[in-house]
Amino acid sequence: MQDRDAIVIGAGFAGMYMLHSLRQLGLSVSAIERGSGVGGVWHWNRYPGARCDVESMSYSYSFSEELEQEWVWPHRYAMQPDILRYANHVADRFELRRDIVFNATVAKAEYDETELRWLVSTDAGETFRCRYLVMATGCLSVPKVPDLTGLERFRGRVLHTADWPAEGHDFSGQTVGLIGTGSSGIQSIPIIASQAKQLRVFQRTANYSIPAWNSPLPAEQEAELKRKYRALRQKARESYAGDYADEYYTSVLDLSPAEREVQFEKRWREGGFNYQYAFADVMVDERANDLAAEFVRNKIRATVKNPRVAEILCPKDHPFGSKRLCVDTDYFETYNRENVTIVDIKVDPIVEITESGLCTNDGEHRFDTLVLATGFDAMTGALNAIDIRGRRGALLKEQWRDGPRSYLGVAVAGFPNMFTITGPGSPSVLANMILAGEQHVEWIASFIAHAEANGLREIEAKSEAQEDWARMVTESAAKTLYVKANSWYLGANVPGKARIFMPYVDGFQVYAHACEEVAKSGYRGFRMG
Ligand code: NA7
Repeated sequence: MQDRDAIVIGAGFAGMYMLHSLRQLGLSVSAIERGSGVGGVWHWNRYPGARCDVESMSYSYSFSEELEQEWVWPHRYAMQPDILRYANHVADRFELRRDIVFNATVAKAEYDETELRWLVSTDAGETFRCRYLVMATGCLSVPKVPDLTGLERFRGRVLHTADWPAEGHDFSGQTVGLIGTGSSGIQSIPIIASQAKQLRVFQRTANYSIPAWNSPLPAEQEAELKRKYRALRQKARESYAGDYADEYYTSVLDLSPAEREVQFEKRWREGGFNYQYAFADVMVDERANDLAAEFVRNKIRATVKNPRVAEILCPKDHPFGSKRLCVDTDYFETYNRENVTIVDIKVDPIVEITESGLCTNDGEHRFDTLVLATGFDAMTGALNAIDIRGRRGALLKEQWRDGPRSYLGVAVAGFPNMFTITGPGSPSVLANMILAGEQHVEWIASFIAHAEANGLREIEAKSEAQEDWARMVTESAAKTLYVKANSWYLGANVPGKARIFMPYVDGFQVYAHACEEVAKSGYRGFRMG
């Protein structure tokens, strides 16, 4: 049994910064990481075309001015290898590795109410005892393998985008089947199509995607951004999405039809999330949303030469942005290639996987390799995968059976001295995840410093505060169009998972302010002793 002041589970971007921050407080800390290296989601998601949807100058740590000035991002939107290189650079620069246990999966974390300690054990039998437990387990870290009849029979290779082999995969000369057209599918399809002999995409839901317009980041632009970095970071902290792009200029419905087209086109040209967050009413008013959606559909129709294929690719069954918006490079253009075909499996469903491909109602499709771009058990998957037991042995997974409940998305009643970074009930996946992680890390570190300075031995969310928070999160989401899709935000992609909107929807800046107020009030809503 190894004793520490704190254990951090996970060494992705949030876990690394948490480890660093707790060490700065003078605590003894270890981070326990399942992977063989740092980087979390960027360690595992090595599929071809994997790239961040938030601009790199924004999707990077802001806590160290030296770090942000010295690091050079080669592209506007960083590719996965560059992000992983950055994560490794941070681990080296702040000498984090000496306190990270790699290749270790936490199986159990149990609170000892007599000793006021968490007992943490890995599946290899290593055990730790600590006063503070921080879950930096990520929102998108448990890949979801679909329940497809016969999957085990397939004789070719099956690859999941979220668990891609480190050595890569050569698609040359291969016929490939790919299931899933969320961000991972949409990013990887153009690259796989350019390598493979034949690619057949099996689409269940057509998705909205905006071009990234990715390009090398010119040195002058980088220098200019770096000169203004403090102001940009501040702007990001005061924004809805935790990004420094301009938001909420206009209400779509206040614009004339001609002006609307100009604005949509401008935002389309800027690319990515600029299109979603530029308009105040897109996510709350169906008429505004329909207009934004139709503009995207018309872009798809203008891009894809075969009108039948274009209609398959046009999303029509959910509001724009209600499923995570995708950001692409040549996605729709890829369907103009001769070696790419699409099957609409809502019309022609998959019946079973066979030894050499799969059967839909209409017939057999044969391929050498099957790519599953089928997403994650999001937000709660990694927490529920651990046997986490709080007071009186209560199991977190059990407590969350009807959906996760937390206070501020950071603490759970009945689980003292435990914190969840970007947990359900916080902005998390609706914000720039690095900034969302930083804000949580800083808030948690301050709270722990407060506990240490005041000799507090237990800090725990009160259940009344938790209930009020959970109700507010659900009610806020219900006022938006986010709840009108079968998305992973709602757990709808995992059969049997409780349907509850998990992220905090009122905006990063509003949320961060609420957290500050709680701290200033002497941690209202927490029981401390
Ligand atoms: P997503 O966004 O959850 O996408 C998964 C895709 O896989 C989506 O198109 C699903 O269709 C499809 N899917 C899932 N299960 C099945 C089955 N059983 N049959 C057919 N199709 C299926 O995951 P991603 O990895 O692309 O992206 C996750 C996040 O990573 C992304 O939002 C960014 O934040 C980065 P559905 O829409 O459920 O009908």
